[in-house]
Amino acid sequence: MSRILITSALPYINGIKHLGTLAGSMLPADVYARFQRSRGRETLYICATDEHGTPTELAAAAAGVDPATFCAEAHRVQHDLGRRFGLSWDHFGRSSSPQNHRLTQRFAQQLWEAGFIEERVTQQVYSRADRRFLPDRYVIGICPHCGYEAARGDQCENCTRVLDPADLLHPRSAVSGSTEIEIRDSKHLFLRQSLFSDKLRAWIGEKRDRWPLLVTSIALKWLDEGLQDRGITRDLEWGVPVNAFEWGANPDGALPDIEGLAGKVFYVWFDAPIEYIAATWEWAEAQALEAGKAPAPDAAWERWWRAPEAADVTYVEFMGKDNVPFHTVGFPCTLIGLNETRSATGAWTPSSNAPWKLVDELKGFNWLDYYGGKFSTSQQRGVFMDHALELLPPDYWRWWLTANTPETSDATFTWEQFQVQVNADLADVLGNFVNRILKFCENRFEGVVPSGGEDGPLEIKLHADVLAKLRELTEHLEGREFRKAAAAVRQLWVLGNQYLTEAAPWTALKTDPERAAVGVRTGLNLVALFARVCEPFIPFAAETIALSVGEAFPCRWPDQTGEGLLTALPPGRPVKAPDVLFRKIEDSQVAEWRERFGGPEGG
Ligand code: B3M
Ligand code: ZN
Repeated sequence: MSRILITSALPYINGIKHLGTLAGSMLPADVYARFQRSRGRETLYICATDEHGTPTELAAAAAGVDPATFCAEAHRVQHDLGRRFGLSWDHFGRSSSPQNHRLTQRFAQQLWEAGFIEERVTQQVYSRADRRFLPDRYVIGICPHCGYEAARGDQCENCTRVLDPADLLHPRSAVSGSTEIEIRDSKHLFLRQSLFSDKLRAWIGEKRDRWPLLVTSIALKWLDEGLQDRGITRDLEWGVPVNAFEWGANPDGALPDIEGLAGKVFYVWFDAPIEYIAATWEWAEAQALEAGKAPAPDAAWERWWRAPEAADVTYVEFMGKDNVPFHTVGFPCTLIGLNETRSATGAWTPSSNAPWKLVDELKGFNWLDYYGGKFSTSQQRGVFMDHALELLPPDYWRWWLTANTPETSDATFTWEQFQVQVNADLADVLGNFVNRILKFCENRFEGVVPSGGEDGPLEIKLHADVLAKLRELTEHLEGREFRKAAAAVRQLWVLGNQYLTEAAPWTALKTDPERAAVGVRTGLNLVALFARVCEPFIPFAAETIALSVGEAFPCRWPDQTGEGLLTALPPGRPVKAPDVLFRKIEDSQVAEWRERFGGPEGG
């Protein structure tokens, strides 16, 4: 059976994430990880804070602390919020970790020695007012492609084009707002991505039928536009230093100009994906420490990432659409460059090192909007993870965000739709079902799973309907179709309610106690089934539901053969109705929240 390696795009350290970020990478990755674990697969879900680059320096400066202090605290906050949302990371690492420093430098060194990195003198934006270079987000200006007014020097938020600060029209400093800007020479390392064009096209071509259209079309658009070599170093202080170790010579026998590169760091988008691997190393280290066997041998983390041990690993990445280019082009170039060498004639041959694993399945998401406009970290528009948890338990958010995953198109959050759907699905359908059958069992069957009676046509039909729906659900989750999966879960709950209404054990009790016993027993088994199938989506409620019928938690995913599907609970087992599972969201709450967070008129 294959092992499953899961990563979700690493949240930037520069602030608490809004629900859009949660919905478009971390949460679906978590649903998928929980599902795979409950199927009994060895699963590793890795995430981390993305800590380098200009956003961090800017945020730390705004907070009046140095970047290291800022990151340590911001990491703690994000880790804590993720855990409270039930994100079941096996490890939540930090891209500033010693492991990532080591790997990033080692990879760069190897790429240099293979001839995939070269030095170039580049023209960088320099601010006289700030007396420093202004890489990436330190420069703001007009996008040369779409005319967006507030484009940042690294990427246009509006058209998602990747930019160079020098491309921006009417540039100004993000530090001081100064337009006293000049262009100065600065030496940098470039990853020669253009050499990889055909190789990447062939690789993405192979994935065409497997990856969402959104993903392959973004990737191919990038290749069609002509792959540019990419500067992988920056004139910044905070990051992985470029010159901290011994470089070997490249195929031309050249050594890098260490002096010319002194004081520079690697570009955040070079080291951030490497942190997926480094965080796995951090995880292995933490495991070893816990077992009193530190340090961890390389094999402990390399078995997830390198051939031949990783041959049975399926690697699945989750991310928002703006991150797709870096994962279909940037990071694969790094890995292919480590795995293979290229001759002067363009022929590729495997390198002598054990190859690193490239992504197998890549799930990209559209945006979640807030009333049709952008969630915005800078403008604090929309709902952020910390505020969300102040208002309601995590399952409310998890459910709605998964049921409305921005998969085939952008999705919109409104308080009104959130209220309607959460009340209908969670309170009226699931909560009501669990409560109704368990209360009835307590009142009329002494709170134990009843014995006696035989399944009739109703139960036989229910079994067939439930099994068909369960198989559909399993297929959707395997295929990472989250909206469809949530819809299938909801339909299972509806089937349960329909059954109870038809079986009506409360009526049968008067005339046919055995029939009533069958109805209650089947209803209780449905409760157990619901706990299992909703665990990936709403794990907190799932635990309460599982415990109410004496089932173990975390749950096992139901068997696809239908064996024991509705007969798992042994007659005689005590059960107990839980407290109200889901309180309905009131109109008054919606009014208050819309006021607090901004509604349709919020701009
Ligand atoms: N931190 C961008 C983002 O949060 C970036 C992802 C890195 S994944 C290696 O959208
Ligand atoms: Zn643009």
